[in-house]
Amino acid sequence: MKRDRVKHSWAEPYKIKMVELLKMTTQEERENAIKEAGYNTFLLRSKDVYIDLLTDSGTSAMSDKQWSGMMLGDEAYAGSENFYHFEEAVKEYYGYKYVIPTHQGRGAENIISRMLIKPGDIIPGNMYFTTTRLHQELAGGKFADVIIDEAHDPENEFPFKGNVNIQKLENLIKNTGAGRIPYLAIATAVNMAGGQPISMENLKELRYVADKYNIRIIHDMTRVAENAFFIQQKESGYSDKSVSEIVKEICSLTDGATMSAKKDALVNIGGFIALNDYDLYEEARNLVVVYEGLHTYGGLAGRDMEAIALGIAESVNDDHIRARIGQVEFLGDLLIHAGIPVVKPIGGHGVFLNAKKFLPHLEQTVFPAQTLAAEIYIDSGVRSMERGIVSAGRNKETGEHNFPNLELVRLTIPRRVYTQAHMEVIAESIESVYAGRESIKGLKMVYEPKYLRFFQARFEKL
Ligand code: PM9
Repeated sequence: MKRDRVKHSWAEPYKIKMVELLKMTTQEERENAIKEAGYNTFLLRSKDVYIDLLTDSGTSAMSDKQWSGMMLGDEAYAGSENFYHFEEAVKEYYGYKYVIPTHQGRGAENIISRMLIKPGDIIPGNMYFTTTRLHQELAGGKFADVIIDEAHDPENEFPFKGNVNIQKLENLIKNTGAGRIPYLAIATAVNMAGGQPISMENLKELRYVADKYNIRIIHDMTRVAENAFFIQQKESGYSDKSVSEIVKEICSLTDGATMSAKKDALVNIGGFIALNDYDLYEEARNLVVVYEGLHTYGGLAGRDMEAIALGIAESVNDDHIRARIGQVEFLGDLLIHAGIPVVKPIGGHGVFLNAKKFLPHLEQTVFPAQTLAAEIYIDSGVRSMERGIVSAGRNKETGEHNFPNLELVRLTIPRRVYTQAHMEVIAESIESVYAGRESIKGLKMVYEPKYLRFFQARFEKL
């Protein structure tokens, strides 16, 4: 059989119509900029950044169709046409019955947490996410990690490191009592584990357990299409299914969802809550008026909802997702071949450097991942993000740092933004920092905000 060359390649299924010029800086300028930013890449000005791998959130390039959709914004306060397009897209591609827009993912998390969590409740999930856990805690709940142990080991190459340890979950339910568990918080493409997928088999087992104990599953579907691609590539029985079909099957195993449309759905702003239960929907629709806006705009402009509707359809296209994940894997492979310690397997939305192994001479208390992100920026102007002890925050009860096993720097790849040559420059820069790693010293934290400290904390060089 002749190999289909086009289908085999991860080459981008689009061409470039407009470009944004980047500024090249000198090392001296970058040293000054990161010092002024308190060695926190979140506090850099984007004009001082060459290749921006801080996040894949809201940083995607929209298509010409999405931009033209923006021109059809119906900016009515209530009942905007764009809301109905957006609602149709969510129903068609994800299959949930009811949807309420929110300004972004955490807006949806706030409402779900307020609505479902009572003080003292436990919320089991497949690894914490920063904003999700904070909203659970603010509502009086406590997150319990029931992800498989492999997820906490950067070297373990198990293909579905987003899976839940079903035994751990059942033990927790029995010890806590199902009545104290408002829902299972299940993410697809688990961010903090390195963008690692959950398998369909595990999701089916979760559905079985949830039904047995009469507990809901709330799906963090921020990167569901990326997860679906891994299922198509790696799980038996799915190679002939489209990403779109797999996405719908994943959603069908859950009762509701929170979404940050800024990732998978290829837009710069937006999110939503999706639910199958009418009574819950009614309550959420009422709460959204308090925190986000009327239930037909939820903090978004009409044009934003139109862009989401079109972005959802583009995001589940097989060619799109193969190129998106192909590019991330390309960078991952360059780094692996250069002997750089990274989280394996390479995940969906970025390559995660293992800072504990990159800088083994630094204790976790001097913030190795924070330090490494600053050093990479100084080397080349590539902006990355800490995903380690700073992101993990403090234990709510003891006030001590949480010490996560994973001390990572995330090189997050925005969708449809950078080229293969950019990936090569990034890899060269990481290699150069790796070559000089022994002379790198850690940081001390000199300012620590109360909530989500990684966004605004400031550091000084030791
Ligand atoms: N994720 C990210 O860069 C942006 C902010 S945190 C640095 O990875 C999941 C799985 C996310 C996520 C955001 C949110 C919150 C919820 N769940 O940022 O509020 O990755 O739209 O979404 C970020 P919003």
